[in-house]
Amino acid sequence: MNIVRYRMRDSAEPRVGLYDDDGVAELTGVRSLAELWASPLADLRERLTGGSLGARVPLGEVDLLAPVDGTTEVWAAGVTYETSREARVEESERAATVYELVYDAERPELFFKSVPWRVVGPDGSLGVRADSVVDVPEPELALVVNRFGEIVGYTVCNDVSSRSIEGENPLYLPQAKIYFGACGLGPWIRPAWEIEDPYDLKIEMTIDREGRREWSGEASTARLRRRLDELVSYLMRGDVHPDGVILSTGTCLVPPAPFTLTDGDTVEIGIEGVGVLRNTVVRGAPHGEKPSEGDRS
Ligand code: DO4
Ligand code: MG
Repeated sequence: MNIVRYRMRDSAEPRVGLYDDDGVAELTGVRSLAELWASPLADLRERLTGGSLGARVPLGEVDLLAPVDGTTEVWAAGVTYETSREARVEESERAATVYELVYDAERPELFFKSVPWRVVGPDGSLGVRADSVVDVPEPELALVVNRFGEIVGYTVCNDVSSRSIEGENPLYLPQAKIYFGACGLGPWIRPAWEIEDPYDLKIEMTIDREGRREWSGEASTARLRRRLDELVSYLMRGDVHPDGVILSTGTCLVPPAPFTLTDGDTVEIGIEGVGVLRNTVVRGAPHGEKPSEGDRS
């Protein structure tokens, strides 16, 4: 079962539905994903497996949108794989110890990543900052967590980051990671009850440039240093997420320097059993007017 947020090509209204190879069927009576994440896991499962569906529409008549809405925030964990720790120690000579310390610390690194309107959906354009010189995609398994702190689903996150800005000083992390186009999410949400072992999922990333493969790599969630419920418990501790929350669990792949993303690149991230998220890259933010979801989704 793939839970999608989508729009009919002839309408501006976002809808929630179920997607398969034959098309998309609307979940009748569900106005937003956020509404689903306000239910306990057991109720959600009943609602989705027994819920009433609208007529199936062919895939060619819909655009998939980023699977996040309402006031559901996107958060992310950092330095949860050795690969990420090593890449960050290397790029930030003067502050290398903060990454070594957090990798082993009891409290994980968690940071705010995005509000829903800034999130880029399937086939939308990711952004790299015009004032950054080294930028990378970060392929990550993202958890969908309901308001009660239960993991109810999984999706794919691209935690796009400026290595040059973060490498200069870790206190620049928000500038390196939070800007329009820095968060890709999708293409859909797989319910938690359909993923047998989230600690054994292959993660693959390819980056194509001008028709050539520029970089590719693969890893596995088996290398994750922390437990998923441990990350969620720190996120929920002392905080509230009434519309649930998306928690990206950290990167296991970092293209090594001097690699940097370039305008026009295509980034594809596949997570076994979860889905494939494909996006293109645009350098610089669209200034002047508030971009509409259609520009980025
Ligand atoms: O410590 C900075 C962020 C790390 C991160 O985003 C990751 O490990 O995925
Ligand atoms: Mg990351």
